[in-house]
Amino acid sequence: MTIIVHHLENSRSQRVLWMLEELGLPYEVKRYERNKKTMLAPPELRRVHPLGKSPVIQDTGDGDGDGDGGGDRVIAETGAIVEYLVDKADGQFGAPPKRDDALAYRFWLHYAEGSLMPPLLLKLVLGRIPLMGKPATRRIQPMIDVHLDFVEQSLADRPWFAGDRISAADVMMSFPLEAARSRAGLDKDRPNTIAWLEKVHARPAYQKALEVGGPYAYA
Ligand SMILES: N[C@@H](CCC(=O)N[C@@H](CS)C(=O)NCC(=O)O)C(=O)O
Repeated sequence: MTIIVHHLENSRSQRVLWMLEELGLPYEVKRYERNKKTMLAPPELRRVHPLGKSPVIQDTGDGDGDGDGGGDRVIAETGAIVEYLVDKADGQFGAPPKRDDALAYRFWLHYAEGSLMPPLLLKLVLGRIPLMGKPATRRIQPMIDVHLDFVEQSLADRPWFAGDRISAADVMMSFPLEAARSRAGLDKDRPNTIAWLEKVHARPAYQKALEVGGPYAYA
């Protein structure tokens, strides 16, 4: 009974390794390299899940005694995976008890992939198109700046995204903010966000996940 993380180098799935380290759940990593030209995931990942993306986890026999036979479960989509892991760890890193903090938790959990990642990805993809790509990215940057200012303000009055305690919302927000620092102008002019990132990177569980995951260009 273990969790297998299908982990693509330099990718969002680094968050899942970090989360598992924080929760102390046993897991194994199956590493995949990107295609050097296209940067896409290798076709083997499609054999694990039809979308062929990472992260994907396989829970080989859940042993939760719910009578479902404890068979393999394959779960894709980072947000769904971290919520699954929170459940599995009896609520650790889950929603805080106070109503407003719980709402913030839910908000950031969805915001990371639903709102913040799309313009960051657009900038990355456009930037790779010869000639027209670079000028097009200049139109995306103001959209990203609105998000980064919003994040910066939100971290002015709380140490973690959902209040006083670190949670899965922080885990979800780590990848987009790392990506923003590497390619979308997040720097010391947004000190709350940079301090938050440094706090994340200093955590022993985060460091352990880096050792386990292999190449990761964003930490
Ligand atoms: N919203 C999805 C996005 C998954 C995704 O696009 N993963 C990227 C890694 S950062 C990937 O697998 N890219 C390789 C490819 O598309 O072939 C999630 O958070 O799991």
